[in-house]
Amino acid sequence: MGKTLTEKVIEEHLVDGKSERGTDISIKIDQTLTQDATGTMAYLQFEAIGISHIQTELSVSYVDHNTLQTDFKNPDDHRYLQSIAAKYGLYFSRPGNGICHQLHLERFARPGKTLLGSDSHTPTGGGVGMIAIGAGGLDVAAAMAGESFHLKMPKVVNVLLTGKLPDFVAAKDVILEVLRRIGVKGAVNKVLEYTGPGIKTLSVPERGTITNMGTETGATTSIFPSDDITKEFLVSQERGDQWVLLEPDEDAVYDETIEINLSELVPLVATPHSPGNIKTVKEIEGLKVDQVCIGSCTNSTLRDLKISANILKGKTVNEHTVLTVSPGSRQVVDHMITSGEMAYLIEAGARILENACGPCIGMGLAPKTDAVTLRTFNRNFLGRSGTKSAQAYLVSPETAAVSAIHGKITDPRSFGKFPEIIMPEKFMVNDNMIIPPKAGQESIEIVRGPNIKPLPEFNPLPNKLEGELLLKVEDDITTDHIMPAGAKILPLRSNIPEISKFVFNLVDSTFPERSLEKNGGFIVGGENYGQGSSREHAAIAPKYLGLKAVIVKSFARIHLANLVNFGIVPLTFANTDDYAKVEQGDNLEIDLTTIESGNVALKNLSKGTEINLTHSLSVTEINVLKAGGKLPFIKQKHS
Ligand code: MIC
Ligand code: SF4
Repeated sequence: MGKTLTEKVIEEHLVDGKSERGTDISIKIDQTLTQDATGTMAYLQFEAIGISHIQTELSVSYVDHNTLQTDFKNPDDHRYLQSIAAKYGLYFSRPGNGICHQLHLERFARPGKTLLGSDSHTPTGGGVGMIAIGAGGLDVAAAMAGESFHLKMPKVVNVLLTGKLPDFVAAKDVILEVLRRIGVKGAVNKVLEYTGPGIKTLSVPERGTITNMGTETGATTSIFPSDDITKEFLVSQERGDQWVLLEPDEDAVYDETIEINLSELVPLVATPHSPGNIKTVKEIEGLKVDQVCIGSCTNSTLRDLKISANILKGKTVNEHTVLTVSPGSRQVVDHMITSGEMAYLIEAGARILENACGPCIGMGLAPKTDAVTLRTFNRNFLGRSGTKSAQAYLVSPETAAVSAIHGKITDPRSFGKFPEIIMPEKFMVNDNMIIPPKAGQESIEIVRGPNIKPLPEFNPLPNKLEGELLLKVEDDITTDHIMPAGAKILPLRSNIPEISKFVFNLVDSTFPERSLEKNGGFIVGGENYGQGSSREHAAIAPKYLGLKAVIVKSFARIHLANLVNFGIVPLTFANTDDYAKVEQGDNLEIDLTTIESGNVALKNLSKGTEINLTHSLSVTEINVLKAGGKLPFIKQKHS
């Protein structure tokens, strides 16, 4: 029986288990990446594990999220990260160099390798045929310490592409179409593997856009084969020697197939407040836009900026609209300046921002009250832009640029002639903002600013959990709901006591106080609880407030793992109708003595009822929970 590409790469890296769908496996991790917003915590955890040097082939620490330095906190974190990189043997990408996923694709991603990143959009690397997975910082710290990464062997979905994208229809529309078909939880515990003749029409940066935003389907990762297009890309990045041919077998067996004819696609848009609310641009054409933002790890490549610039050439951004452009990397900026195309953006009135995440994570450029903001980004969750009343729509650079000119959402196909863009055969490679690891730096002193607080310590799990149901929420709660980001909160990522004051801020700002007052308790949620970001702060901070267990209809993959890592028990209703049988304020009791059997009983003391709960935890995960989390669990192993 033939193999999928996913199986081939995973089997090459298997440490435990067999590549049988749905079973627990662990894989060797070749590369890791972190960014500064998750990185400080990840490295504090790495330090706590007590290893003197990273054990991976290559690990990179990027600074791209917290580059808005409104006080000492972010620059303190940057210095900490730089000293950690030097001491433990990592590459350090300095602030200003660009967005982690864009940079990793350009400079480090390698076909056939595994990459674990403390950011949910790590699957961008799948654009060159690697298995690139997003995870919590602690899992990445463990991988740097040489631990294998545990996951469920995913199902493999064949996304079969035929045809060729018409003018003004972009790679972004491909992933929006996938989201239209399967929604934001359609690929949980699955890999989206792209095949078919259509892939030959997509360049690596376009493939990267698709694998990047595959995250929004809940997928473990997304992957394209490594073919002659991949080779061309690596050669253009002066990395041709790293290319290998990697394809699925012709008779590979997939669990499902999604067929997309690229020639039939039209410009699409994700409407508020979910990347899964897809409409055609035509359907909402004419809606006035106050802000247009081009950039983010989904759409900040040279191709994306070139097309935007050439659409805006000789035009002016509508007087009622603000246009921002945040390029993905210095390489992109260098090219845009040398080719003269940056001038088209500036002359049209674009506000050029730093090569960083910026407005994507609410780090500056918040839109005005009730604004319609049109973004080439990957997430439009409520409040993420920094303005709670704003309505965020996600589109391609083509749709964004044309709409910026008209000041209203416009189908880009009405623009006229499709501008011809010329991509360089060789990119301008300049790694002088990436500090490589050097020998003999082990004795370097780690620089810790006052914003970096020690890791909180948590106790082993008792057999019985008791407390109040502190919060009952609906389906699709994101980690942005649980632990919001933005310019005010993001700088507190290295300070758990402080950041915990903002847990569930947009949902119920009384949560932190109530939780501390009641000595912790429980949360009940609906389907796909914890979708979105990999931020482990959405687990650590509630844990710090005393959260004992989360009981839901279903979980998103990374958040589930993060809950386990910090000793919060993730449970699901055996019968989802029982969700209705608990109310906020009820007193609950959970007996964990039977957890190994897969079932536990929940007593609702307020209502005098009993409910069956279940879980999907492996034996190792149960042991991690019992130890009080992954850090004490690993420390036991290394002591
Ligand atoms: C995001 O896009 O939500 C982030 C910010 O990049 C997060 C990571 C974080 O919260 O630091 C992610 O996607 O994992
Ligand atoms: Fe940065 Fe936005 Fe990408 Fe997250 S989604 S890594 S915040 S650009």
